[in-house]
Amino acid sequence: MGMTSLSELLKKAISKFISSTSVDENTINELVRGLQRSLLVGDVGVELVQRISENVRKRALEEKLPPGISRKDQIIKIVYEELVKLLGEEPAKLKIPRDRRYIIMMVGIQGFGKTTSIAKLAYYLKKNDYSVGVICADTYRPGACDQLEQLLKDTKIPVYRHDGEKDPVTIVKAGIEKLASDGVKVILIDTAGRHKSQETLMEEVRTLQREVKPDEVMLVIDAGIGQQAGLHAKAFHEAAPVGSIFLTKMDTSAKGGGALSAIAVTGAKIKFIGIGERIDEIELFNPAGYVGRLLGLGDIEGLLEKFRLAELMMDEKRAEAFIRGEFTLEQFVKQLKDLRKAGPFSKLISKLPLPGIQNIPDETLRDAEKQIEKWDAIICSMTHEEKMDPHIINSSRIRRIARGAGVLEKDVKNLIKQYRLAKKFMKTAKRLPKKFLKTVQ
Ligand SMILES: Nc1nc2c(ncn2[C@@H]2O[C@H](COP(=O)(O)OP(=O)(O)OP(=O)(O)O)[C@@H](O)[C@H]2O)c(=O)[nH]1
Ligand SMILES: [Mg+2]
Repeated sequence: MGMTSLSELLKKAISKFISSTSVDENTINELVRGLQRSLLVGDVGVELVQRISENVRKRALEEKLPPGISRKDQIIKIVYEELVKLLGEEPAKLKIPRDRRYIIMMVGIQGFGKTTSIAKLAYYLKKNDYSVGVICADTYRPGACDQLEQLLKDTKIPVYRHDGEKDPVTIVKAGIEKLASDGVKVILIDTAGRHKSQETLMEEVRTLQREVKPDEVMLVIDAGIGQQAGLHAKAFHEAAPVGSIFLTKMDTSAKGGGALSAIAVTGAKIKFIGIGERIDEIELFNPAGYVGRLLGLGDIEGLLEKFRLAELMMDEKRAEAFIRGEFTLEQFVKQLKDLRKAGPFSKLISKLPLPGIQNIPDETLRDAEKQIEKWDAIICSMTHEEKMDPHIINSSRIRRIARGAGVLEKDVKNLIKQYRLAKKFMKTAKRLPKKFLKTVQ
């Protein structure tokens, strides 16, 4: 299998699904099979694959279609969401205490970017007001400590090195003592990636783990290595339980599926990604962006926004009544209030999956935008009958409602006027295609 087979297989399954002429149980099953194949190739455990694909299948067959959204978009979003869930949903958090000593040991195969990532992490922590220092415990690679010092030369971050000493445990113990006595709280340890053999490398990691007992073992993985990442992760995880993952070279090989495998094998989550060679090219990991790239979905944000808007219209009866201009004053205000949550009306209007709303006069929307809180209070001061039919509101009631809501009489009058206008415009709007109404039923 090629280096990026997981991502390539996933993209193939998705694009096949997108190009199918119709969406039915067969196409959904085929997509799920493609998803399973890709994940298995990526060394994601069978059980997890089963769970993800079952979730996708079930949701794809059962979930209601929001108005204005195609079945295909909906299913792609489901695949996307299930993969994001696997990676940890929320963007990663730093979770490094400030009030006590905290030791992070970086491990990983040679050339994956340990030394570079240590420098990045140290720099990142320093910028976030941690007192940080690093220990060079790589006694194999010639120039390893020089490289670390070079990377950190402008940062004033202390680098502990002990030239001539060959035992990494001795170096680390002395380094911790020295840095701690200088008041350093977070200590990062750079370990060797190159060794006589894989066995001696793992033996060294195991010994360091036993003797140093770091608070966190961070596994460094090159984003480009694909499914092999699972094997590396397994070997390191057995030597020193991996607590977090630093995924490097996302700038050059953003398509690698290795991360999924490493996560599946270790149960650890990705904390950071490297996005270049410079020490400031580090970011906390955001699962959503990663999966978007993995699936080759360019505009995932656009797709998600479409959903957010459509979901506002999920209440079918309300949506349908609104489109027909059959809404009470209360429903009118509630609808506008819900919309307001999604963003400024001026930005929303053209994108709303609700034909007809564009017919509401600008003035009404502008007023609603500014006054929605007031409008809400006004509604609360009305009787049930008045909310259902504002025609019955006379001038003395207007006065009382205004007082009850803490607004001016003209605000009450304006709301009633805007409501009437909106109703009129919705009713006279071009009759909606039956097809749309079907999608909301
Ligand atoms: N483009 C890019 N290059 C990176 C990134 N991280 C590391 N590199 C490069 O990868 C190469 C290897 O990085 P090192 O930090 O030396 O790797 P290492 O894991 O310490 O290697 P050993 O010390 O041999 O075990 C260097 O040329 C780095 O500049 C990254 O996020 N993006
Ligand atoms: Mg190194």
